[in-house]
Amino acid sequence: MAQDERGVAVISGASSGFGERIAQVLSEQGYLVVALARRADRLKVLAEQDPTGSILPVVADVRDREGLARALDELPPPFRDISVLVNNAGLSRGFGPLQSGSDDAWREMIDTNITGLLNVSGLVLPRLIARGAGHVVNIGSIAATYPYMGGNVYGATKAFVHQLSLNMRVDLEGTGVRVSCVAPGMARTEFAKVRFDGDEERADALYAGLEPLSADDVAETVAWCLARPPHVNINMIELMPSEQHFGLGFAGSPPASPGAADDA
Ligand code: NDP
Ligand code: 8X3
Repeated sequence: MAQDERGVAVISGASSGFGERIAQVLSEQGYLVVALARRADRLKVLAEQDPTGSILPVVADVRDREGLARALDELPPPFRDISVLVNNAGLSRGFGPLQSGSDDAWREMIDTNITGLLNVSGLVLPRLIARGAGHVVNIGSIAATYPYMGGNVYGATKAFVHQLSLNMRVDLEGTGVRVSCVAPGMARTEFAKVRFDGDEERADALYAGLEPLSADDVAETVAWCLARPPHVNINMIELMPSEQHFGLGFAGSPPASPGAADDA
């Protein structure tokens, strides 16, 4: 298949984890890819190492709507025909109870996972609608559906993503634009390191004793949703490590500790 036959996939949070792997898988499948994130160095390596040469790094912060608008307006011609949006950029900060949480951490999660997703969607959806065909894949989380200690604001931001995905479907009825939500469980990416403010030891401990999902597992699921025929809309897919029960932790062991009471 010629490289641009499938159109252009915009992937937010493409500098690591799921987003990076989704960019690689979709470029292998013939998409031109707009890889969006804040870390220019990581995006540069992703683009340089892509064997198809079809990944364009775009440095932007999803919280900055004006900067995003400028970046999307300035896309070079081959990358303007957007057919897919993967709303993947997101993070969690802290693991403590709500009552000892930090306003800064809450704000960062809400601004990124909710407002950021809305910013990108608001800018890209008109292009998909004008095209008469397209697909939005929102990355949710099992944390949206199953509560766990310390999951509070993060889980709630992902519950927003799940509900918005269903409402997007309703609003987009008749436009030819499909909407899917992919909700993974524990996966080994940079997610836990970010959650624990760079503490790799604590991040690694979270995965001890079970085989977590890989970025590849999630990227393959996203690609599968996109590859369904046009009359099929996958609304929601949940995937978890086989050994993960419904929350953080795993069968046969106590749930992961939420940490010190002041660790939000
Ligand atoms: P990573 O930390 O590896 O990746 C997060 C990505 O989001 C990075 O590319 C980061 O790029 C980007 N990002 C964060 N903030 C912003 C911002 N303000 N503007 C632009 N990009 C941003 O984690 P994952 O790959 O695991 O996470 C991807 C998504 O999957 C998130 O939405 C997360 O909530 C969700 N998820 C993760 C699970 C897991 O267990 N790993 C399970 C379920 C869902 P940069 O810092 O360069 O901007
Ligand atoms: C992240 C999945 O289980 O670590 O969204 O909360 S989990």
